Amino acid sequence: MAMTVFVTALLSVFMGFTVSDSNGFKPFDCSDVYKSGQTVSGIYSIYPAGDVPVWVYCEMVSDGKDEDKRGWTVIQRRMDGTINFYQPWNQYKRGFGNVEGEHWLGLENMYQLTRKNKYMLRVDLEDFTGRKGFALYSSFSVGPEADGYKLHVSGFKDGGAGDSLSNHNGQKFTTFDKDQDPYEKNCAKEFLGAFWYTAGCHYTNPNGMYLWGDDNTHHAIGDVWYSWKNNFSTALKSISMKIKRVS
Ligand SMILES: [Ca+2]
Repeated sequence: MAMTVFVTALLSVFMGFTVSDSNGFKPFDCSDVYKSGQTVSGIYSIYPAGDVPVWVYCEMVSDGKDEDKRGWTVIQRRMDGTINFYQPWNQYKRGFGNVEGEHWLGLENMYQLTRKNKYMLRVDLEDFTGRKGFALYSSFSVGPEADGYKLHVSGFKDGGAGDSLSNHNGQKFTTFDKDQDPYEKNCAKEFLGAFWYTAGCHYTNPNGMYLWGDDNTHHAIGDVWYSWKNNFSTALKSISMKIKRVS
């Protein structure tokens, strides 16, 4: 197991691309990586906060025809259940997982990315029958840690999955060891995830348990998106959240 982790870590470094050159060009996000001429999706280093590189997955293709829609910075991804997302505050703050697979970019990185420029958010969803949907939000940002890494999201456009995120707008981030949600108990503990939970906890739980499809053994603990399936028991095969700078 330790060897697997080691090899995976080596691979992610080996497979990554560093765009910064001798002129000192340091891409701020995947929009910059794309504009620098990189058109292949993959792992790149970006510099959202000074000289410290952050390895991210850049998605360079989209189903849109507009080339300007390329260059998405992936901030969250579930796809195969290999990573445990029931993690404490410090992990959600710093980020965890494998950038080439399941991972969370980290709240501090999200804050640094979105504090100065305007970003849109796209959430891609796939169920276990292969059906796909998405949701677009024209505005997305995460506030500073001092304010609980509050979520700011608005401007929903439907991609067939409906809107399960707008209701989370304005909420602070909660993990099992840091309750910042307005619910009487800790929503992360109740629904085995970590998120910008609401007074009623959630309409979507993208960092919840990976459940391999329909499972209502425990109510709403899976990585569900309520408005797509009209239930809290259809856990999804894949969920990914990605942001792109709006010029
Ligand atoms: Ca609470």
